[in-house]
Amino acid sequence: MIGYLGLGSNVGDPRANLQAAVDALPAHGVRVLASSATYDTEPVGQVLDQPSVLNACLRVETALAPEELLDACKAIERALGRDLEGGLRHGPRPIDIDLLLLGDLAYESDRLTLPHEQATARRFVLIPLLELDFDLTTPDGTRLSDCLAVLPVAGEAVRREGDPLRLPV
Ligand code: PH2
Ligand code: MG
Ligand code: MG
Repeated sequence: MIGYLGLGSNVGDPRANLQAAVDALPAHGVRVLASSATYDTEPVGQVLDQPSVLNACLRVETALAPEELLDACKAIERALGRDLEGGLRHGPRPIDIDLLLLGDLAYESDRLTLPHEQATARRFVLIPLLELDFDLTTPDGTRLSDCLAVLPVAGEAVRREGDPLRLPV
């Protein structure tokens, strides 16, 4: 199935952290098909007093089931130094890997919601996602470009930072 992941980092060397996440995915059964550019984004949510975040999105292909793909993302976060228990929710982190969309699945469990709530509501996710495919929709047919069009810019600045992440060989 084709899926989309959101990457974020604002601790250490953010570009190196995003690249390390890309490089780790194949060993977990996730093929990386495309990367967006990287974006320097204003922190949004419960902790605003933290460094700006480097965000990017990936198009991936996997045979993993939703919860298995989530486990793979968590395993890579842990391997790259993310403190998944003690860390502040929405606080600074070396790496965040979010499962945004997986095929046209609508899925809900206590660990995972698909599509991810941020996939329709946050500029730091929508802008890189639409760069990968401007015609993306949620499973109910909502166009993500329409979601972006109604979002206010204030407090959610998103600025292109650099080239797409390198795809694993
Ligand atoms: N992630 C969050 C909360 N806030 N803000 C930005 N700019 N980028 C993020 O990736 C981000 C955030 C929760 O995971
Ligand atoms: Mg997140
Ligand atoms: Mg996350």
